[in-house]
Amino acid sequence: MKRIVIIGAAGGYGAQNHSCQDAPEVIRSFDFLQQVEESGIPHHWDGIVHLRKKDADALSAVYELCLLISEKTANALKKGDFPIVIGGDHSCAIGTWSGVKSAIEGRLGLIWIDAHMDSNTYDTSPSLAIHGMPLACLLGYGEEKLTHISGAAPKLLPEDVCLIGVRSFEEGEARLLKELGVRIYFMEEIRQRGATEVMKEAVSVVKRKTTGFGISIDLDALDPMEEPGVGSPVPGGMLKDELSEALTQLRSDQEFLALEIVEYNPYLDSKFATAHAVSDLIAAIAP
Ligand SMILES: [Mn+2]
Repeated sequence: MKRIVIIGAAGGYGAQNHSCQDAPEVIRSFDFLQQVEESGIPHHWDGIVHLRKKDADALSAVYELCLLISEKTANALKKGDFPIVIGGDHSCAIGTWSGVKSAIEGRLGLIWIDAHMDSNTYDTSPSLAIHGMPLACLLGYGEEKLTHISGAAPKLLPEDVCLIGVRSFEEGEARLLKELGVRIYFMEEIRQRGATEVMKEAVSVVKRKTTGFGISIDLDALDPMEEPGVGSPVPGGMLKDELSEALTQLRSDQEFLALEIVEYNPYLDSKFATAHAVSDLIAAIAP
């Protein structure tokens, strides 16, 4: 196992409610890497990226933070480390994966685990919140400022991307992904086939024509009955053990380049249940 480098992304401007920006501090203060520690895998925090000016508009704030995060993930990969980004709202994904893409030769695959599609643009989003847009940006759609961070757009090709766990979406983003032919595993399919089998197939899709792949986990993919501490809860998600079990097949996969876990809302959590989920999901991929 490579050395794990944890990067906190204290961003909340991508959502209407900024609560997720406090997540990295809470998670860092929580003894969440105990299981990784016990397994003897080297790891360290590479700080928490904060916004320098607090009065920025959402687009400038997300841009500034994503630029800093992209530099951090790129540096970690160049050193041969395995970066884990802890959000923050999901807009940080634009930085995480732009950085990863800039550090590799060839195509990048990505598995997007989320209750939502996060594939709106300013033209299709009812809320205009940027945490509903990061996947569209990475596919080259939306604000040029965000699509071109750390290199040319697009960062991802549609055939190298899969979504898992979707159960809430808007018409415009669904149309875009359908036109592009992106593979979406809705919750119905996970209920029928099981998370492990779906993950296995998704991994084969994102590895097919790429140099390596990453996973972006929005904690709202999990069921809010079990994990209430998320930015935008939607009933009917996966259970933590179900997703953890599915992720164990990625252990020591040399093409698995980086992980991101986002949308932890410490103010909605109950007895640190969702913070524990962050820890368990990381332990699942780190033997
Ligand atoms: Mn999301």
